[in-house]
Amino acid sequence: MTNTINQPADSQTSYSIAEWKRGYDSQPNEYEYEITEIEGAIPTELSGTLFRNGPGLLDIGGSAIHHPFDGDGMISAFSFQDGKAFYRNRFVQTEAYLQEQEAGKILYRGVFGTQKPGGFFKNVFDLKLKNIANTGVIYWGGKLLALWEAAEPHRLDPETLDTLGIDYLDGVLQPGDAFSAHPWVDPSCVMDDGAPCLVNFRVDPGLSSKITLFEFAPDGKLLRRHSHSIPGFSFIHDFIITPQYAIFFQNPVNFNPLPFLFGMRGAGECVQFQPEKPTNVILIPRDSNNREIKTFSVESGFVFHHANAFEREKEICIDSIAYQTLPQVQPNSDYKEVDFDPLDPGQLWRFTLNLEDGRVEREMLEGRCCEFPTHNPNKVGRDYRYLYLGAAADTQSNAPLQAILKLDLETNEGQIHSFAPRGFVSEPIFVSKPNSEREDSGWILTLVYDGKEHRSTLAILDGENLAGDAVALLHLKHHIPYGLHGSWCDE
Ligand code: 3ON
Ligand code: FE
Repeated sequence: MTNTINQPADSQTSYSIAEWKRGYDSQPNEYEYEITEIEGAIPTELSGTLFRNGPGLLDIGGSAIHHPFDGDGMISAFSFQDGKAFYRNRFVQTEAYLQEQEAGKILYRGVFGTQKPGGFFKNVFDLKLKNIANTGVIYWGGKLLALWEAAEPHRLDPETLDTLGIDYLDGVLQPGDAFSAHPWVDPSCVMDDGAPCLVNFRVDPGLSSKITLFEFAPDGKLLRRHSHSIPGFSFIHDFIITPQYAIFFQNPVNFNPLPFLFGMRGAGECVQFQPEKPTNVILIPRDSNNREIKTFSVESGFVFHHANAFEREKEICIDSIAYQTLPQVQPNSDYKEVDFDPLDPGQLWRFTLNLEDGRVEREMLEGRCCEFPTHNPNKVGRDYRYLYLGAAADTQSNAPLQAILKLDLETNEGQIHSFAPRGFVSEPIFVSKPNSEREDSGWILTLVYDGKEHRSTLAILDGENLAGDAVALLHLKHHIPYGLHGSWCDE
């Protein structure tokens, strides 16, 4: 498989760190145009919109932010109709974004270490949170919502991407309530006669942590909400569901808030990984009438993202990306100067919980550095065969994601579509082909930063024949900084 992005560079290494870094240049501009520079052809049956979220600004008024997770959320929308594609991007007009753009300087501390200019006295005891709306985006119940796990969602107009304001989900949330950036759609909920529902959570961390689970009907109405208290501090970015359970990995971390309170570090930099401690896997029944939480203990490292989970007779299987260790974000470091080699890669593991004897077995399914797992949305919470991930171009090292990997979990075969050495991929999104039964019959959409051209390209790959030529490459006129999560909307 070749494409115009993966043409060999002059160097022998799989990528150039200088090219990789430029993918973190800010993109302050907002665009609207039909994409016309296309290789291949957009399938005419591909109809709907891909929404993506991620940090759009990596500096404010020329001052670099400390970590990409502190960057202001920018939404991109790719709308497909009749073989044509229209692109639009807008910043989420959060209160803090508007204030900082007006002031031309950093006014808020960030969770991941961004400090206000002016040193200690400007930062000490300033605990205001900047809701940056930069992590996820989902269309549900007639609303387009930009999500950030430590605060409320923002609602946007799905056509224009204008920000309509903070959204309390028709009174389900109170001012200040968090709402995770990782909702799942259960394609067929057993409690709702097989109707789909949206499941999400929020965590209120503390000496003990409260997890609140929410389930919403397709019209946006709240179906179920219940809260549970678990011992200890938790930093839980993602979760996973099965028909019966919502499953949380309570990573082995502790939290020392003092450097945060004293203005020395962001709250996220005070989370310390405790490699000697186990992870607690917490099963909360989705049915609010059943309050029996089950907890399992397993050695897992640190988990941000889950791929999927499913129930077997007496077992639950959970597939997740785990890191052996989680390096702490350091106050005086520059994320662009990262040395990838000594860091532990994310790897795909399967955890099998035995519901009868409480034991957990774990098995590595993929050792190659990978992140952002995705699959056919009809398989959420169900036994499944195909998984797609962003992955390093070669099998050995920790490295930026430059390829999309397809794993066949039945045969253990893999297929790879690489954009190395010049391309850097983002999260793949699976879009089912209409009227098809095969699990892998779909398109894989991924945004690729092209280091040669300093622009981004939306790649449409064939889910069945991933390693074959791309179905289409849609070249944008500019770059989009490396993003976080997106979703597909059929409308
Ligand atoms: O005490 C709590 C500690 C804490 C860390 C308080 C808290 C709730 C405010 C908090 C905040 C957490 C937040 C805001 C987390 C945000 C996470 C985020 C924006 C992104 C996470 C991304 C994870 C991964 C694995 C990204 C991978 C990226 C690549 C492979 C490169 O493109
Ligand atoms: Fe995430």
